[in-house]
Amino acid sequence: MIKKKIIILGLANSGKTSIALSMKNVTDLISFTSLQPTRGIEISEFEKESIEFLIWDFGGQEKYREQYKENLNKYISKTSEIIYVIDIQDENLFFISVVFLREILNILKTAGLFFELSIYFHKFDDNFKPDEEKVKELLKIIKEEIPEGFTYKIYHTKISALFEKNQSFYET
Ligand SMILES: Nc1nc2c(ncn2[C@@H]2O[C@H](COP(=O)(O)OP(=O)(O)OP(=O)(O)O)[C@@H](O)[C@H]2O)c(=O)[nH]1
Ligand SMILES: [Mg+2]
Repeated sequence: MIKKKIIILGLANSGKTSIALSMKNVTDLISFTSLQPTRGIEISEFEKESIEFLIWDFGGQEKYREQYKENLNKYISKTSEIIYVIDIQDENLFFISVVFLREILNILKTAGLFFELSIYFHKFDDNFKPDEEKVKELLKIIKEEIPEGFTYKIYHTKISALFEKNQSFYET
């Protein structure tokens, strides 16, 4: 069976564990509403379309982030995808978040490890009206801070998409 290890990084409260749950097709609301900050790295496994997924969810509190940087080369082994999550509703943390991303990528670059990143602008809820200037600024600092050699794609994501799907299921 094909194995795919995905690591999810970002600041605390950005929505990583919620995203991990939705990847696992968890749909009961309780799982989403009872989330606690992730302590350290939470590893989970599931199978989808004959692929064995391994999700490494890196709790984003500051006390853990330092430790990840020290051991990153070990954690990154056999990774096929890196997802970096930014809470698009928390403008005050944009810069800190991009700095953390840059630090991670610089460590990888030093080790000669290059990835294509998926950057999620998460909590992009339907009723959320982004400050266009702030988003432009975020895109600019991402471009400036990401070390050369890495490519990235940006996605607008939200957890409610999952429940909307269920909604239409009941409507039809
Ligand atoms: N509005 C909104 N809130 C969300 C969304 N996704 C997650 N949240 C909320 O954001 C909060 C943090 O979610 P988590 O998934 O626990 O965040 P995390 O990145 O895993 O946090 P740490 O484990 O501390 O690093 C929770 O209250 C979630 O319900 C979203 O798409 N929109
Ligand atoms: Mg978490």
